[in-house]
Amino acid sequence: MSASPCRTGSVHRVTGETDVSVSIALDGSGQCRAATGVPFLDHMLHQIASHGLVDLEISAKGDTHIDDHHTNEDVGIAVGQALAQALGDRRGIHRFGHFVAPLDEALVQVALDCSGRPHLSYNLQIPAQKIGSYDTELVKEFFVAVVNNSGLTLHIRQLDGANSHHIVEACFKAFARALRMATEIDPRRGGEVPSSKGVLEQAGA
Ligand SMILES: [Mn+2]
Repeated sequence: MSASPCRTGSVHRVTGETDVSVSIALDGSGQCRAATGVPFLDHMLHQIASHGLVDLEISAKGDTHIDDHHTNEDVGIAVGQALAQALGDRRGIHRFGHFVAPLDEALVQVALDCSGRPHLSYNLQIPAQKIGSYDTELVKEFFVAVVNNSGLTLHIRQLDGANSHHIVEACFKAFARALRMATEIDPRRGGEVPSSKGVLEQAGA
């Protein structure tokens, strides 16, 4: 799959539990419209757009009368699929990205590789069970869904932090900046695939 010239991806995914639409433009300016029915998740999606300088348009109608689990996971799946579409065969990108984001006392490190191989290492220790109405265990579920559907290798390390909102928001900010670094075009790469094997295939694609 080649990347579209404008490096965009668009997914509409409907299940018995949710109806999710995601559009992403990697070479954006940080525009974001997020209406998932899960306010804290919307706040985090804005971090990805704003600090990743990607444009995101995300809407979801889910069974949030049960809880936020299905909507959170399905938004993650659709974001991952849209990201994979936008990256295509991953030609010309930097491929690797990393960032350490402070937010007051919280400090979170993210390292990622657009390798095509899904992997998540995650060690956030979030003291509160909920932020607003959002279950904090859903943070990990969101990133599991993203990596499995985008072929990202993603390592998330909490280096410090006490406040749950700060820890999670620092995580999303670090993810955004690392993603920006990894997915931006490397002018020295000359449009080639950044792999000594010449191929970065998304596993399962
Ligand atoms: Mn915040």
